[in-house]
Amino acid sequence: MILFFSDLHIDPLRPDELRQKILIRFLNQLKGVEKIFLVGDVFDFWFEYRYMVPSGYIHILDAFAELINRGIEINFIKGNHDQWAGSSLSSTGINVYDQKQDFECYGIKIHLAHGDFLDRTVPNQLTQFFFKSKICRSLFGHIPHEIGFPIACHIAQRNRNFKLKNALIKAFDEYAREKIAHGSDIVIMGHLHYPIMKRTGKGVYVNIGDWVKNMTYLVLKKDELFLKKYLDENLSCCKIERHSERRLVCQ
Ligand SMILES: [Mn+2]
Repeated sequence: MILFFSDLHIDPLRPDELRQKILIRFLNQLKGVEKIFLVGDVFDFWFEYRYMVPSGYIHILDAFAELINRGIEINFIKGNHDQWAGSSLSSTGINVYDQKQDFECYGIKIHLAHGDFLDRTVPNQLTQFFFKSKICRSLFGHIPHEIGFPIACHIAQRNRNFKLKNALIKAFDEYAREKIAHGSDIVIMGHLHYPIMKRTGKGVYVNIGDWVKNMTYLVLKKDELFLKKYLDENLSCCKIERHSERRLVCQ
């Protein structure tokens, strides 16, 4: 069994927040899981300080370390909030990948992308420019962490409550359709904070939702894919039928 999460938005300034405690308890109690994919925005804001890790991330990093110790592989695709993740995060044993990646699980071709790069609005373009700039990254590193880190977290918290526009939902649909047309069976994305599972061409497009308002996650078994809500029934599921030509059927 493979689990997928996105947009956990762990807030290091509020490590006692109930939704975060619930997530950590949930991770600690997982059974029968082989791999976990984290599809971006796991951390509300991530910066790799040279000699420290923000104390508000200790509980979640500890939960991930425990899973890795139990032999569960954790793969992390960067989102817009944590695109500065790098060697210090990967030193915990988490496999860190850039924004788009292809994987194969149980013989199923899966394309994973957080999806923020499809957001062409001015605020997102400015954020992208800031995060891609090596100068900005280096300058941020020179701001004392007691000042820079909480300010960045407050900005990150404001940015995560963006208003979802239809144009962005459509851009995600089109991206998934194109990836499926080029051979992916399942396209799994995040960023929208809005759970979606739908048949697209010969495959399935899933948006995982988030662990802020929806508490949703995705489960892949050999023959089934479930979009689930924590402590609730399946939001939607699809059967993976293996005939001469693979068909994914949403129910
Ligand atoms: Mn995002």
